[in-house]
Amino acid sequence: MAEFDLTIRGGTIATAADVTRCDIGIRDGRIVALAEALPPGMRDIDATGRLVLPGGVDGHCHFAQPAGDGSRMADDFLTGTRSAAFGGNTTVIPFAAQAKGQSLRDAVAAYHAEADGRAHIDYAFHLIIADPTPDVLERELPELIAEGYTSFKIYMTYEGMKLNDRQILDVFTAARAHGAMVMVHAENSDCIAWLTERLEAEGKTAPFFHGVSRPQVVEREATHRVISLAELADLPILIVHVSGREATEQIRWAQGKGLRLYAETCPQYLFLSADDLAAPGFEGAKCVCSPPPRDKANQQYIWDGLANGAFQVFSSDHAPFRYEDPQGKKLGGESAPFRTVPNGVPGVETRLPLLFSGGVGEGRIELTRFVELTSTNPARMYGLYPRKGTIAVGSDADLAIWDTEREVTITNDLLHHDVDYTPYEGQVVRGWPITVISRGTVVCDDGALHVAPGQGQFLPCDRPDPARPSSRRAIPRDSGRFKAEAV
Ligand code: DUC
Ligand code: ZN
Ligand code: ZN
Repeated sequence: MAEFDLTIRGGTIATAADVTRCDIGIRDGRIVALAEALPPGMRDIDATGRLVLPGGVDGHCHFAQPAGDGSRMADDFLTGTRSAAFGGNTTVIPFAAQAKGQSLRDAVAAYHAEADGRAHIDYAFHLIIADPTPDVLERELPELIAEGYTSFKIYMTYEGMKLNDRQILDVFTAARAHGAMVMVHAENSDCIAWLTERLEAEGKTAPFFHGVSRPQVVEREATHRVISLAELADLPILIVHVSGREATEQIRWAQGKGLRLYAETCPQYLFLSADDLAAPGFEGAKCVCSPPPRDKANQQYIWDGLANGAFQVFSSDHAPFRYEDPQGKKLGGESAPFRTVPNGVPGVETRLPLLFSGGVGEGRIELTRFVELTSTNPARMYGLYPRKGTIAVGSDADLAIWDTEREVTITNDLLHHDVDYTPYEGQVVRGWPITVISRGTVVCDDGALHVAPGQGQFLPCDRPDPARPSSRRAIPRDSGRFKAEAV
C-alpha cells in the first residue's frame, strides 16, 4: 500500500516565501510530505520542468448574484467554478448579497441553495450588507460571523446597496466587535448621479461616457472618506477594485500613517483602458465596470502598486454579463444609455495568466509576489490560511501546475465561463495552468474537466488575523475630548 494517494514529483514549487525544487506527497486531500525525493504514490504526476503553485484564491468574484433590475449573471456556481478551475484557481469567494428589507440569514440560505452540489472547486461566501438594521448588526451578523461568514462588502454607491457614512460607521463598529473583514466599494454616489445627469442632458450616453461619469476624483474622495471612517472606528478595512493613481495615493497616505489599510486591484485596471470603452458602436459596453478602466499612465501606477506593496490582493471582480443578451449588457436595448448597462467584466479564468505573463514574465513582479497577491494574501485576508493559499504540510492539496512556456492567445472560445465575450480577446500571454488539483483530486488537466459538479465544498472561514484592530483609536474620553490612545 503506497504511503501517498498522489505524489507530484520533479516540479519547482513556489509559495509566497520560497521557490524550491521538491516532491509533494498527498494523502486524504492534504499535503503530508514535502521532500527532495518521495516514494511513488498510488498515482504520480510528473511535474518536471513545470511550476507548481498553490491554487489561486479568487477573493472577489460574482456568480448568480441577483440584482433586482432585470439583469442576470451568465455564470452560476457550476460555470463560474469551472471557469475558475481552468484558470488555475482552487478557491473562490463570491457574495451572498442582502437586498434591502431582506434578512441576512435568508440571503445566505438562498445562496447556499444556489451553490449546493454545483461547484467544481471550494468556495466561501462574503456577505453584502445593504440594510444594516439593528437586528442585522446586533443579532444576525454576530451569529453569521461565528458560523464562518467572516467578511463582507459594503457599497458607497449603487442605488439599493449604498450606505451613508453613519451606516458605514455602524457596520465598522459591528465588524470590529466581532472580528470580521470589511471590503469597501469606494465611489461617491452623488457625484456619479450629478455627472450622469449632466452627460445625459448633453446627449452623451455612449458606453465611453460611463468612464466620464466616474472620474478619479469620485473614487479618490470616497476612498479618503472611508479611510477616515475606518480610522475613527479603528478598523482595518480592505478597499476593493482600486483603479488608478488617485485612489492609490490615498491608500499609500493611510498606510504611511500606520493605519491597517489593505487594498485590492484587478486585471481590468492593468489591461483595459478608457480606449476600450470607446470601441465602435455599443462594443464599449463589454468593458463597462466600476470603477472604470483609466489610461495607460494609471495602468503603470497600478503595476507599481502591485510591485511595491500598496496592494495586498489581486482579484478578478468577475461580474459576468453576456453582451448579446437583453438581460446582459443590452438590458436597456441596443445602444442604450450607459446608465442601463450592467456593471462588470468577466475574468475569473484569465486573472492568473494575465498577471503571470504581464507581471512575472515581463519582470515587473517576483514569482513569490505573484503567489502572495493571488493566493496567500486572499486566503489570509478572508480567514482561510493556512488551509488554503500555500504549499505546506497540513494544508489542503490545492495546486496548480503551470507550463510557463505555453503561449496562449486568449479568445472567448478557449474559456469555460458562460459569457459570450472576453474583454481580453486577442491578448497573447505566456504561461498557463495546465493541471489543477483540489484537495488531491485532479479537477482539470490539459483542457479536460475531470470532476462532477459538487466536488467543491463550502468553506467556513476563521476570523481573519489582518482584521484585528490596532487599538490606536481616536475615541471620546473624559469630557468628550478626542485623542489617539490605546484602549
Ligand atoms: N463593479 C462592482 O462594484 N461590482 C461588480 C462589477 C463592477 O463593475
Ligand atoms: Zn464593487
Ligand atoms: Zn465586485
